[in-house]
Amino acid sequence: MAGEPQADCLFCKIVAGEVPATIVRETETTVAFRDINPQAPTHILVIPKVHYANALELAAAEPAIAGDVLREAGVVATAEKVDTTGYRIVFNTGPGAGQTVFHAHAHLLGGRDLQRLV
Ligand code: D5M
Repeated sequence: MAGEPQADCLFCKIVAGEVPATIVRETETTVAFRDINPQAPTHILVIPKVHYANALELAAAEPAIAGDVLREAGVVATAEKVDTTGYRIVFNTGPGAGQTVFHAHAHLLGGRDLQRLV
């Protein structure tokens, strides 16, 4: 069923506590944990606990939870003290954009000079 945990999904396993992660914050609807392969001094993933393949599928099915993910990225940015210098929130969507884990997630990147992408 839509949103249900998927047995073969790494991030569903992190939500369930079956795969270890360095969790920095958890809410009723989201989990934030450090990326295993950080691309910046602060590189944290914020994910919904429900399973959707990407952020847009999440937004279509569960707009309130999509808002929670975005809001949590901001809360974590403040907690990590990258809000004063600036940070980037990225939703890789589809393999052509580098998405490798097909459970919606926001990358929060900060703590270094981030080159402009667009
Ligand atoms: O981002 C998927 C990200 O997930 C990528 O930056 C590595 C990260 N990753 C993969 N496995 C783990 C574990 N076990 N803990 C923490 N972070 C992890 P994408 O946008 O799909 O390429």
